[in-house]
Amino acid sequence: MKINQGEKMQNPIPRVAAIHDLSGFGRASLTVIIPILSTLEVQVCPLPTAVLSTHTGGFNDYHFVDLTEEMIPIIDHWKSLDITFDAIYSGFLGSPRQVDIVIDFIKTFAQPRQYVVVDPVMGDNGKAYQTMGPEMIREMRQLVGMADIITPNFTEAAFLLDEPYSESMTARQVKQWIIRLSEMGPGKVILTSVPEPGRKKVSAVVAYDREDGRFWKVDCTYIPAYYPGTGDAFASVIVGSLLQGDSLPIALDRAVQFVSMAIRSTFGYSNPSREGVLLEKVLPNLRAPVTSSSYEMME
Ligand code: PXL
Repeated sequence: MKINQGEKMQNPIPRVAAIHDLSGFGRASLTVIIPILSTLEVQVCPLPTAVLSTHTGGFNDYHFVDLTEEMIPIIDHWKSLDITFDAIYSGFLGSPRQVDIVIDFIKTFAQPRQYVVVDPVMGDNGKAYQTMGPEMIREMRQLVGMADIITPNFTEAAFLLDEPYSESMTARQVKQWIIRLSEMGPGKVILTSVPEPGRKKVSAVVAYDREDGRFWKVDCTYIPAYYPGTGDAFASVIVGSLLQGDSLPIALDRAVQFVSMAIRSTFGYSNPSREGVLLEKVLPNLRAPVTSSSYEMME
């Protein structure tokens, strides 16, 4: 069937280009993203940015293969096939130079009613990941400028805004950070791991939609363990949920509930935290209807 220009065929299953690394061991990036999105009935087309033996959180002598040079021929083949994507979702990049490649990708595959989601993966808990330097932070600001939705954690937000990481910010200051992030380009900003001053056992996820100026917040009970890959799980549920037609606060709720459940299910075992959450145990929960919601509007 010939399609007129500007008129795209709807994919029967929403299709996502997932621009992330493949870490063989440790449950992060594509090994988390693919099962989550598949369970949410979304087709994932991985465009790998790097191949690693493990992720870099808690492992040291990992083998790292930078795929910068391989991305362009892969993209060229996709172009020749006239593939369309309902979402473009990027995360961990293998080199700062990949930012230009991803920006070109977004321009090439742009289409109406498409989500461009950038998870500016750079660090956590106030520190940059081992492979991330100042050049990546500078370049990532460019990529954020192309996104409709970004999902930084609090550390990545500080990097993007060139602000010191501080765990004692007021709600007003958090909102100001989010508005500044939105002014960099994205209409929707979802900020995770937001510290709640005076509430030691709670962090929050805060989302903002520039279109209506509303802020949404979901509290997350703190568990004294850190599992790599939970940011990837969170952003993947957001992508899948929005592609299913959920509103921003419902997507937020589903992502927080899923990641909280994954962490709780894992914490009961004494598995090494660097191996990530026991995703395989909780994946079927993604198919369950949303029964309770805990989001609130932030005044
Ligand atoms: O989950 C983020 C992530 C993705 N990819 C790699 C990582 C990390 C976090 O440590 O090391 C390779």
